[in-house]
Amino acid sequence: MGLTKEQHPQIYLDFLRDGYCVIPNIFNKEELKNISEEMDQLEKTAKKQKNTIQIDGSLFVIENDAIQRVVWCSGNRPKLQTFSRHSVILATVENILCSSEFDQIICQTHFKLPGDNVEFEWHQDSQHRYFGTEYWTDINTQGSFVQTLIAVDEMNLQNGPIEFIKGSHKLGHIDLPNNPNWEDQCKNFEREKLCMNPGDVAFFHPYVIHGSTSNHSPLKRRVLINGFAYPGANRFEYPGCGLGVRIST
Ligand SMILES: O=C(O)CCC(=O)C(=O)O
Repeated sequence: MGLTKEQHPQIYLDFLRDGYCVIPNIFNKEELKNISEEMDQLEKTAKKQKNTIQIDGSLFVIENDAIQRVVWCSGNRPKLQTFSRHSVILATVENILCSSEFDQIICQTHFKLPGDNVEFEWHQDSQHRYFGTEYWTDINTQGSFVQTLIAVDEMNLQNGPIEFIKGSHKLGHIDLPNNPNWEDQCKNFEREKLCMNPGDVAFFHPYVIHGSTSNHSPLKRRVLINGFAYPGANRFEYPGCGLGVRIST
């Protein structure tokens, strides 16, 4: 059961109104333990590296002595692929994209370890998907992409939670890095720092503006992020998955 108007009317409305929503408790304790163990292995491998390196199709991005992210982490830890395609996640993506076929182009971990100073600037995911270039076509006219984020650890106000500008997806793709007026365009929107429990999953619209500051707590703040594109939307070749892996629900 995923995000449908009938089964989760309020959550579906949150997504349409705010540009993001959370479905609580998708993963149980046993599944979270498994994901956490896989991420421990990734962290161990990452800590042996001095610079960014590709291993088994996973790109370990190491900068400023910190693990910034592991792109297509299921290359090195294939078990993570199963979790990224949990039936509730896929059913929700199907409803958001209005398609029973889509391409998984992102399977990525963020660690945000205590004191590592990893942060994510304000951005729209559309920017990272190369909207407005030859690499992307908005086929379903709704952005053609959905990002999903599994909270592996608790995400709270101390450990660098994601902050959203609520409703900013309604502005469309506004090319933040080249748009000096974007904050002005957003001045009437509220902001929310998203707190999540382990096992909750967030879904983001590609135009919703969000970012996060670094982790100021003594505990890890790890997430597993998976992104799905409408068939034919993406032409960028990502490490590990190339043009994406086709999923049919
Ligand atoms: O992990 C974070 O804090 C940032 C995640 C994010 O910005 C994204 O997935 O687009």
